[in-house]
Amino acid sequence: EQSMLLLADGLASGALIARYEMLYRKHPELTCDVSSEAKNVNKNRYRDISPYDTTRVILKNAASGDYINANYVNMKINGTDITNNYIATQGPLQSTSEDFWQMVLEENCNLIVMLTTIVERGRAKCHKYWPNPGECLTMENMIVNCIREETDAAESFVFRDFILTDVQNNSERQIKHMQYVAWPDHGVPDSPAQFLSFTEKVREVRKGDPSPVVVHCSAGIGRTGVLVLMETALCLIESGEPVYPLEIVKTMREQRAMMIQNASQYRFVCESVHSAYLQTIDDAQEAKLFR
Ligand code: PTR
Ligand code: PTR
Repeated sequence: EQSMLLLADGLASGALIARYEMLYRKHPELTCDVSSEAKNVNKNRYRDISPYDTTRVILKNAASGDYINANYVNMKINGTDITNNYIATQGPLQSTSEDFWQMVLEENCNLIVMLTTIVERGRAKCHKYWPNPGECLTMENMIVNCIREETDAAESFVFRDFILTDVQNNSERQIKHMQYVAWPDHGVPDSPAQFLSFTEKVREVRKGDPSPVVVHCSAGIGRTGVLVLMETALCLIESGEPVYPLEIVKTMREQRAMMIQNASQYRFVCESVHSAYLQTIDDAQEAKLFR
């Protein structure tokens, strides 16, 4: 496969990383004005991470205004009629947790993917915006109940089920929560195989669901970008379409600035894509052998 040869060569020669380093981190013509309005600045976890105005998620019925540090990121899969929709967002602050749930409610989200822990190396990375198993979190417009919490054997993933109740019209919906807890800060996941398996689980859970999957880490750019690129690449591989990771990064950065934070994350995800591709070849060969 042509694109995979390019990928392997590009990784070996360093060309792939060099081209990544040349990309704009933020689209030069897109503004982020709403995020710096006086009433909104405190809703941002990091001063240097802001959502573009064009793709920001606009809250409809939040008491605190229409702003949240979140962008729609829609990834169309070439050669298919699949579009994977995401909302990429920062790890909620205590003061923006209710806005976060309001967004989940209004955007009809059924899945939240979390790629950070609450505290890393003594620093707060995300507010614990959900209740413990068997408990509930009551807000102005919503109630969240946690009805399940399970950790996998390797203690890398935590899966939770929530019931989100819309208090106004007394309707409820189940929300799945998938947390990856083995991603060290400033770094990359422990192993490509484990991260691939997490991404595949995300794909299984979201399959056929047109509503956006909420993805967040701490800033909502680095680890979030890695996951979006990985899932997009898996879909392309599955459809027999070429994968050009740099193009995918560009497409993401047109919708949320700075997606994929550094070259080591980019290298990691390219290596994972390559091993996912080799895996499909092995599977195909195996299928032939055992036919
Ligand atoms: N500018 C940051 C610093 O030096 O602190 C770099 C940084 C990189 C910070 C990654 C945080 C990062 O992600 P995480 O949330 O995984 O720590
Ligand atoms: N100003 C922060 C920093 O560079 O440390 C912003 C930041 C924090 C950027 C975390 C990226 C971060 O990583 P992630 O998006 O994976 O949470």
